Amino acid sequence: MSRLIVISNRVSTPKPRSSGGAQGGLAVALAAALRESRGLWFGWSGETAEEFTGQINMQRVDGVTTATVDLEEQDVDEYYNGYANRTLWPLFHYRIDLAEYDRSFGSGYERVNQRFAETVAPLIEPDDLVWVHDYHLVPLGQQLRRRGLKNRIGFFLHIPWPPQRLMVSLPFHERLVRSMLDYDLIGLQTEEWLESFHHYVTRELGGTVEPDGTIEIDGRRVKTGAFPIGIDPEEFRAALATDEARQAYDTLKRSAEHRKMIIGVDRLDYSKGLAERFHGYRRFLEEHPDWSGRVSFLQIAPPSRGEVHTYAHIREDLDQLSGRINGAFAHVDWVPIRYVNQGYPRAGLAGFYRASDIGLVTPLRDGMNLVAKEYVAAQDPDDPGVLILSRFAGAAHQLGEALLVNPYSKDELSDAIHAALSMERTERIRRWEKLIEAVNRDDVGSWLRGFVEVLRGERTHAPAEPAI
Ligand code: ADQ
Repeated sequence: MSRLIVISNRVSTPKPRSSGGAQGGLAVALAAALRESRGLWFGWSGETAEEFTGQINMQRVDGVTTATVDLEEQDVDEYYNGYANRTLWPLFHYRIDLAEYDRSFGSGYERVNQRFAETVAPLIEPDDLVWVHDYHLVPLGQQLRRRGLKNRIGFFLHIPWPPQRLMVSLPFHERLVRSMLDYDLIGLQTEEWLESFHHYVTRELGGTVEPDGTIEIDGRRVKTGAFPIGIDPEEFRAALATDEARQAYDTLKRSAEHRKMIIGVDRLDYSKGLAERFHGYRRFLEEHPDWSGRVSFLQIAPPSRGEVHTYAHIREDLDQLSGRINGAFAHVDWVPIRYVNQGYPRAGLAGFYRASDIGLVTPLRDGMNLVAKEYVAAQDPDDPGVLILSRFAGAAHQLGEALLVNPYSKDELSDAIHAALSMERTERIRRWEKLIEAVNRDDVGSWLRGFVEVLRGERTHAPAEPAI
């Protein structure tokens, strides 16, 4: 079996299983594949050094080898905080109003991709399968080819692919996309993003797309496919059985005092639609005063990307919005919104999900969204909660039995909250059974195997996405 080499911006260092370290399904699944193939995981250490030396820090934890490098501060500013998070992230989430195009970002991005390539290339052996992840490293495959690598190299994008009309707003967009043609396989989360990618390639680059998704362009052939990522439902259910989850469950239930609970769990990011969600909840409180004092909304949103100024603004906006809603609707013994800016261990989250009657997952745009799947996995089969899900999350392609909403519409959000709170148990069970079936089917293992099998050439194309 060939070794798997995973390359991503950051490496999720495996926590020794003996320490009971809780990790996301993605990190666990990748670690398992790496362990099995005796591969390695390469990326940025998260640390900065005065000068880039390319010195690799190798570690082996629980049978998984990780290799990390430090970057210079300028690299982090231009590549990570700059091109990746201020240019590509907003653009790929359809927010060209927020995308910043600074020449130094582009050159920093290329430089770090070159540095990654020159550092990791000597670690790669001829039979290795190389799997590059996400928008930080789009041109890495090309950089590796320039260093003579003949291996099979695949790329998976965790975020959406924007429509061609938006993509062309990126200076040198053609150069970025052409750099992807050095991959053997390009994976997107859903058919929708894949179609946008195909559209760009045909319209802007003059390529053709075969029925199995293979792109042909200038005599080169690149396979493409939709590979919806999932969670590890078993691992999530196991987390639910821990003391930590039970405590979290009890704490939330006690604090809810027979009220219905609504939960939102997101990184603090404009793509997650938090302000719109708060407005929708406000509309619900205005339209349904009979629910006053009988429902409580807990939004957990740990800050992310604090170095990028747009993110600091969101935080201020949400502080104000939640304050205003509580100011307008609270009683002495009830606050309508509890807004918490911190992260929680996975087991704690699992307990919170289980204790909540509604999971409110309403991103404005999201490659997939794993919180929606985690919420479903955490429910009690005999008395499940209701998932309210944005139509614009990749997850809506698999979770069509959720209450699907337009996250920009306060009215739709308000109506969906009302419908969910009033939904009969039999209807909740009927919907949940369909949802859990999809969560179990498209789990992280099938995502990983699906991608690797196509990359290895054992299968010619991604399995068809089931219609909703
Ligand atoms: P993210 O944008 O980070 O991921 P998501 O898929 O929802 O979004 O994953 C977030 C993960 O972080 C979940 O596992 C969740 O439990 C955890 N998390 C969120 N808030 C937390 C909190 N307060 N405390 C602890 N944990 C928290 C990107 C893309 C997504 C895509 C994933 C995977 O933007 O669309 O689904 O990658 O491909």
